[in-house]
Amino acid sequence: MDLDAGRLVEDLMLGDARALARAISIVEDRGKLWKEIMRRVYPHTGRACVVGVTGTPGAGKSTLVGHVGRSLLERGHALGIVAVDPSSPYTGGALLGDRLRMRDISSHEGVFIRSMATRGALGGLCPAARDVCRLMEANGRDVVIIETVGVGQDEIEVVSASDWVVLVTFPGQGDAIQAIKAGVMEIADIFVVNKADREGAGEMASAIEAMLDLATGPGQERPPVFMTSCLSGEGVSALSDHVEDLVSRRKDEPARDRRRVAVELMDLLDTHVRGILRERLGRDGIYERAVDAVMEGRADPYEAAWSLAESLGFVGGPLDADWGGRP
Ligand SMILES: Nc1nc2c(ncn2[C@@H]2O[C@H](COP(=O)(O)OP(=O)(O)O)[C@@H](O)[C@H]2O)c(=O)[nH]1
Ligand SMILES: [Mg+2]
Repeated sequence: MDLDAGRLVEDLMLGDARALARAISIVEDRGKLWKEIMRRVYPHTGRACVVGVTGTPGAGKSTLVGHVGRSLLERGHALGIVAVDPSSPYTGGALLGDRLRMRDISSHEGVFIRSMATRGALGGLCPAARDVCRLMEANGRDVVIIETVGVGQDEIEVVSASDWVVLVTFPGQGDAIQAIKAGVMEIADIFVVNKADREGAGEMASAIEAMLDLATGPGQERPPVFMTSCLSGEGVSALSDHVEDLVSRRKDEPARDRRRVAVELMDLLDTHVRGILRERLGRDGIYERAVDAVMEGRADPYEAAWSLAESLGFVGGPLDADWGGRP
C-alpha cells in the first residue's frame, strides 16, 4: 500500500503516537517519503526546546534523563526523548539498555522515547536525529531531550542540535577534568557531577567550578554545576528546576533568535546545497575529473572550483565580481 505523506503528517500533528513512530522510521531510514514528510513538518517547528545530554558511557545520563524527564512530565510538559546509542558491532542496532533505564517514565502517556543507532564509522550524532527532533516537535512535544554518548565528536555535534547542553560526569572518572580542559567545557551550558552518593563528588564539583571561574570573563555568567544522585535523589530537583526555568523563559523568545535554530537551519541548508551540487557534478564525472586535476597539480583548487561552477552555468552572473572573477 502506498503511504500518504500528507495524511501521515496530519495524524502526527494531531498528536498521534503511531503516526510519529511511523514517520520516524521513514525519516531514520531515509526512505522514499523522507523529504516530503520533513517539508510538510518544518513549518510547524521551531518552538520546542531541545536539551542535549552528553558524557562518557556509564555516567548516568539515561538514569538522570529519566528523573528530570519525570519531573518535566509532572509539570505538564509533553516530552520526547531521543537516545543516540553507539551501534552494536553485532547487529548495527541500538542497545536496549537505555529503554530499560528509562522504563519508569516510558509508560507515561506524555513521553515518547526513541532509541537510534549511530551509523557510520565515525559515530557521532546520527544525521537523522535532528529530523526526529522536528517530528517530535510537530507531534506536540515542547521539550525534546537528546542523549548522546560523549566520546569526541558527538559532544560537538550535539551542540548544533540543542538549545542547551548538559555535560554529565561522575566522581572517579579520571579523565573527566581532562576532557573538560580539552574543550568540552566550551560546549556545555550545564555541568552535572552525578553519583554524588560516591566519594569525591564534592571535590570534583569544586574543581569544575574553579575551572569555569577561570574561563568565565567579567560580566559573563558562569554555567551552573549541579551535584546529583539518582540513588538518593539529591540535587535532582534542583537540576530539574533549572531546566524547567530555562524552558519556560525560552517560550517567549522568537525562534529565529535562538542559537540552535539558526545553526541548525544554516547547517542543513549548507549540507543539502552541497549534496545537490555534488550529485549534479558527479553525474558526468566532472567532479572526479576536477579532483584528479587538483591532486595531480594540473589545477589549483580555486581554478578547479571556478570551472566546476562554470560547467553548471553559474558563471557570468552579477556575483562574479564578489568572488574576484576568474582566478
Ligand atoms: N551510585 C550511583 N549510580 C548511578 C547513579 N546514576 C546512575 N547510576 C548507575 O550508573 C550506571 C550507568 O547508568 P546509565 O544511566 O546507563 O549511564 P549512561 O551510560 O550515561 O546513560 C547504572 O548502573 C546506573 O544505575 C547515581 O546517581 N549514583
Ligand atoms: Mg545511556
